Amino acid sequence: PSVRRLARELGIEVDAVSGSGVGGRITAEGVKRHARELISGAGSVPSGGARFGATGPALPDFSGWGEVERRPMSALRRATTEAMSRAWSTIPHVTQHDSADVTELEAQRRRLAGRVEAAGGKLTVTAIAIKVATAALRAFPTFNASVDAERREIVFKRYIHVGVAVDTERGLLVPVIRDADRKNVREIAVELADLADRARSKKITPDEMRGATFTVSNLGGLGTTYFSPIVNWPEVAILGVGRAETQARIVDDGIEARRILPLSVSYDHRIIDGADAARFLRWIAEAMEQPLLLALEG
Ligand code: CAO
Repeated sequence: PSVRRLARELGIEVDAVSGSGVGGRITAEGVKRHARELISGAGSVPSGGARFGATGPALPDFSGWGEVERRPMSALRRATTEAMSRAWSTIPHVTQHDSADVTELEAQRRRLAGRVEAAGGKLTVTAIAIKVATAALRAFPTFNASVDAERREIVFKRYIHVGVAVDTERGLLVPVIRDADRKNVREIAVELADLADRARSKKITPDEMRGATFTVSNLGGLGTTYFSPIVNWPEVAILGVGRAETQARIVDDGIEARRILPLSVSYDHRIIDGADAARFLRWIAEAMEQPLLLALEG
């Protein structure tokens, strides 16, 4: 019971802790170790990285204005506050927006959906956006890099691991699709379904949330349009995808109903210039507008 209580206080699911005691029993030390791993794993914070002060100025006494209630943050919420504060105060952020006419892509997505479902995945905008992003990252390697400010170097990674923002009951988790550039859309869709499922059922491991080189965040399922995602440090860019909507557009002097996908990219302005970000995002938009382009140039 005392170990269960400790787990509850730390916001840890006791079933997720591996039993390291006699006969595979879960110990207090095991719970604490799991909490530490979760904190260093969430938000792709590298293990062994220095903790980042996420406190701010002292709060006023709210009770002077009305009743308040205080609740402890869960381990995940604490990790998220640290990761966000670190990213926001380390990276000079800029966000740019663009949109893609995905009318053709949507028609193909519907036609081919069954093939992916048969393999256990769902052919969604997220899976396609991940694939397109990997091709864009190959064309624009700076977006797949990190900044070593101390040594004044840019670290280019020769691998492409894409983190995917997953909205769970506990909060935001970012599982990673490794070597996403070497996987086809179907493989990505199947892996994404599995990772998102396990993130939501608390079965994801900290290791599966580390090592991303770029992140995709699709809020489109929730109905939002353009937004300004925070770069997942030590990455240097993140793609935000909004909800595709049918809009009236002028095509060849006539008005047509077209499916328009809002796209946003936030980036680290220390190593990425605005013009490069505009080219990068346009590249992604064009690849989504003309799916064959990926096979042609991706
Ligand atoms: N435009 C239009 N429709 C979209 C869409 C988009 N951009 N993205 C998803 N949808 C639709 C899907 O087609 C699906 O519709 P149907 O049920 O009719 O098929 C529905 O919305 C739900 O999609 P989904 O969530 O099941 O699947 P997904 O692969 O698109 O997304 C995941 C997976 C894990 C990215 C998503 O569930 C999620 O958690 N998103 C939130 C991410 C988040 O919190 N980001 C903010 C982090 S801070 O930057």
